Amino acid sequence: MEERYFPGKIEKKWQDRWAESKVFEVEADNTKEKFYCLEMLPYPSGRLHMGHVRNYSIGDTLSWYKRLQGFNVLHPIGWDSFGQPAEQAAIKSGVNPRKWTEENISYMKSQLKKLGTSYDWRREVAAHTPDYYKFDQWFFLKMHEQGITYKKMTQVNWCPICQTTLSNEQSSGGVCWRCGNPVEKKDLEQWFLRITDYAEQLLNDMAEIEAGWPEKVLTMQRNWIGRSEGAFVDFAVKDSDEKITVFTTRIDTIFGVNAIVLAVEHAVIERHKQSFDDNIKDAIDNIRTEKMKANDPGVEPEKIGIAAGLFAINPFNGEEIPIWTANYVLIEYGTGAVMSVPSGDQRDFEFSRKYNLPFRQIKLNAEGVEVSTDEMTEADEAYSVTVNTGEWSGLSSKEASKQMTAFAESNGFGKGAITFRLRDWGISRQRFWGAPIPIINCGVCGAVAVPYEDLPVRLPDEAEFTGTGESPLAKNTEFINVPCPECGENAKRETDTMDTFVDSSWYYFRYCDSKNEDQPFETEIANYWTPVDQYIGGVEHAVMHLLYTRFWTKFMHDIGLVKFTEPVKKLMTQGMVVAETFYREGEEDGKPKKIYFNPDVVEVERDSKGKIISAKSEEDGQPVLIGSVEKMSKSKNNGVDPDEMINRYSADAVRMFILFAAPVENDLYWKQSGIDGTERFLRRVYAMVWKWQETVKKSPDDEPLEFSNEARALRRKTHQTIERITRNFESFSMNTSIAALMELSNQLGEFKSEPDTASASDLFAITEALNALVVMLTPFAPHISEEMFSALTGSDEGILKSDVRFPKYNAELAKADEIEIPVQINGKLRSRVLASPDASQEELQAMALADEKVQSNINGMQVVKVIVVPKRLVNVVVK
Ligand code: ANZ
Ligand code: ZN
Repeated sequence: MEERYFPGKIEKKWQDRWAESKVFEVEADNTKEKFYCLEMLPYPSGRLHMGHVRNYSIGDTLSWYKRLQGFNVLHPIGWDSFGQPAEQAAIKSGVNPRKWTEENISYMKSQLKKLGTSYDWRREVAAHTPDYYKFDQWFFLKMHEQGITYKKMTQVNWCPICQTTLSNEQSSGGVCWRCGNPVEKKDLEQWFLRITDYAEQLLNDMAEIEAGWPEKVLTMQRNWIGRSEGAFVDFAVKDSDEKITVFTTRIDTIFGVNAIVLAVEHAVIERHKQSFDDNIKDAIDNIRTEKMKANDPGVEPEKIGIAAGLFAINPFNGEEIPIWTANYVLIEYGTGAVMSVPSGDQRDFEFSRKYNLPFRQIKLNAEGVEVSTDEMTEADEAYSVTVNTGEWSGLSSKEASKQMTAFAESNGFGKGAITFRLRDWGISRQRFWGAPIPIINCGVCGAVAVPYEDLPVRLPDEAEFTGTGESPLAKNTEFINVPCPECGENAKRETDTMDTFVDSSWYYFRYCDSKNEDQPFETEIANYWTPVDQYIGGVEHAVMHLLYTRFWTKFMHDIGLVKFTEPVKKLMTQGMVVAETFYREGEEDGKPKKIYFNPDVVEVERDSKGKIISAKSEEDGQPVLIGSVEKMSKSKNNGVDPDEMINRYSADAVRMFILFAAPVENDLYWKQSGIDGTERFLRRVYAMVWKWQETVKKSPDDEPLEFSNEARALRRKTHQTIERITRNFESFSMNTSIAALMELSNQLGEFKSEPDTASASDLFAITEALNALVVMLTPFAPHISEEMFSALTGSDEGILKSDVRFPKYNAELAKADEIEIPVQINGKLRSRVLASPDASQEELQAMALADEKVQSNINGMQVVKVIVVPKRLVNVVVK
């Protein structure tokens, strides 16, 4: 150890040493308890951003902690390297997507290495390499055999800007998830995976992971799957032999139906379109275009519709009702047709009011009153008691539903049903930079699976990027033209590639056995490492990636690849790293007067969640306004560059600061001066170790019989810190752990003894504290900790090779110091309680009132007031 702390030198030294000694390389070993710590794999966009650094710092810290606890820790990384940006770069600037991707990977890998993250690099995988996507294709074939895949002509979501099809998830709210532009519809033949076969199981199995996943993620998945119990009911179309089947969750309201409303895409509309008047045709076209327009998620667009001039018959009462088509009925849900019940459904209510469609009351309100429909200002969606519903009047809504469903079933015009909002997963993409779908289309045999032994279906090295929307593979005759594997006739390869969410559905299983050439992984090895014990990533993956990977695992279970059905035991969704912009009050040339771009220049007061309450300029102390808070990003040029931070401070300081600055689940507001403080802390600890190293090395292990007060206090602090941090790791409170380490180091720093004169008891306490501090600091700042550990022990092997364990606390020693607090009743001393010197007013009051002597003295009198003077006195006033 050198006297001066040179982070650059130390960090390089330990990174090299870790690599040489292979400390992070692990193997499955049934004699050892495993821990699988996983961070969401990055897309190789070019450079790491602070969001990455946060993600990997959290995971790396946890991995170190688990290693120090003796676990066999799997901590791998890889690249989600297929996908849009590489292809966009190819379209825009003609670079080869493979070259672009691989250069990015190599740069980002060097960044990760500079950060000192403890990965087992031998297990690295990249989705765009043939030895990886070979198994995307392998899985496709397995699913094909099991009937999970199918091809169908569909209207797909199409982003005209990105020139690609999008899944429902990717076009949520009618906008493209990548570029935010409106999504259009287009007819294309597409491959689908039957994720809906697993809908029920995806819901039910949530019970298994409930304890380890954030509630908000589970709720989002539940809503996404959207299970509804209800019934299908057939309405005959008047003067025709057609019928319209609706899906309803409230068959009990069927006597209140005032219209049948169809999605514009509904088959009945399509069939009758030719005979419609021009004004109806125009209106339908208008609804169509309105539907395609962007609508903000969560905002309901204005309801528009048109009567089709057709009529339907209500099978329960024979009533003739008009058939309409409107934008608020979705073709993708239920049957694409609804029975409109304005008194019971708010959407139908708004629609009927707008178009003056009359309707009747079919339920009592919550008070048991039959409200006239004229008086209604909104629909009453509650379950209550039916009225005006023929022989089913006077029943509870639920009972009516039951009986009416049975009636419909026995008369052959309806059926109880469960529907799901979840749609099958469309995986076809008209793109080059993805895994080719292993299918050969033969004029004779149809869609033929590529034989397993012919995998991988390799992507050609070059392609023509036209940006027209057709897969660039479609232009590559060498790729396309192949003999049919079944009949040998000339046939053509499928030119679509797979959605990149296929790659990320199973990548962490591949880490377990990343070099396997015959299968995605060996079951025995995967059954040792997986399920993942802790997964860490962004909440934006709550429904797509995290639902797909649960589905994938269930499929893998069904074909015997793994023995469980839930892949991730615990999930942590970290907050974003955000940039803040500040303005002065007032405007200049129509623009905000002055912008402070980096909280550096302001003094900010925040609430507990990190939201700004007030801010002042550091220049002149004047208040400034918070302008915007946005995700740090390279394109917005509002970010802090990890490289620059590492060079200026150190990897240890960057990692530690990013964990210290906010609780891991919260958004993190970057504040430059914060990292200065973290760096100073590391220097202080380093200096302390420098000062004490020789003495500590010689310090005897035997525990002295007596301790000075100061030594006892230090030992207490040491054990309390161990206890706190151990507990914090269970709850992911990394920021408070760092605060605890800072407190311990402060107390050490204030210790009065000097190395050459320290008494045996002082020396023992200091040795214990320093050793514990260094080991506990390791997960957060591994490089400097290794350096200090080797100074304190004289061993150069490294912490892990020395089999050091995370310290254990002694509960007796950790016990808080207690002081006696007198308790008075109406000013007279009646008792004393023992409390910690830090006890709060509330705690002291509660302790005093719970005291036996105090209680017997109060003896039924009324407590008027309790006066608490912390550390000194409690006075209970009674009358
Ligand atoms: C009549 C009715 C009366 C309804 C009532 C509700 C309340 P969830 O619960 O989300 O599954 N619906 C059915 N298919 C639809 C579609 N393709 N587009 C828009 N809305 C559709 O919703 C089920 C209800 O949503 C169904 O029950 C139907 O309206 C409507 F007092 O039928 B209901
Ligand atoms: Zn054939």
